[in-house]
Amino acid sequence: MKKTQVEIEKLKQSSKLADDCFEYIKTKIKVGMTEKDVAKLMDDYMLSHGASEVSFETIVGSGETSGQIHSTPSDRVIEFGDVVQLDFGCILDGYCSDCSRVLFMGEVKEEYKKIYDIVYEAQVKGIECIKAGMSASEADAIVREVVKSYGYDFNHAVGHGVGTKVHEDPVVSPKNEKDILEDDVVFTIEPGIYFEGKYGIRIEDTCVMKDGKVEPLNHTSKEITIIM
Ligand SMILES: [Mn+2]
Repeated sequence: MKKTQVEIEKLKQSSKLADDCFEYIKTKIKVGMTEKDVAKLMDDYMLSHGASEVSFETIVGSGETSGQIHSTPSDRVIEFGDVVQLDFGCILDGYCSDCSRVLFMGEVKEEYKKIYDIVYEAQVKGIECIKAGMSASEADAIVREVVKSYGYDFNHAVGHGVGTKVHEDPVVSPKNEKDILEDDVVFTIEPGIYFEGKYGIRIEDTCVMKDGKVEPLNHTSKEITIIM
């Protein structure tokens, strides 16, 4: 599971391209575009900036589609007031990136803000409190307990390893007591809260364990972002 310093550097570069893609799409996404339009812009950006391929089919979930954990970009037209869930990454120099961010179109409803703040708190808690030497299940619990403390939960692992494949060991899940998060292990932290048929919110960074602490490889903003 441990990566070499050369591999970690490549993962950083791949994550940087994902970050840049998010900055780009913030300037391009508009009410009236379809999910497919947005996914194509993101894919084209990553592919034209050195990526050999996308890490997985880019997720653009808007409105009720964002309530599915893994949606496929559809012809749904993005509307004013929508939550837009983006989950994306690319393969750069053989190494994958994986990042999730949320955009709010025109405004952020109180309910969305409340849920966003919980997911954000859980994700940041993971970065701050997961330490080297913890098991994957302990790491999962640190993040999940924040979400649970507000009366919610989510039906997927808190994270997974990332390398030449976008899903590698360790699975950061409640069941994985065996794998230990040591220095140089690269994994995601990606809590979410989903309301099927309504909306969902997930925030994800790919991270590396370094000097005993979690260091995110994604640096693009996780603050609430309203597209005007
Ligand atoms: Mn992921």
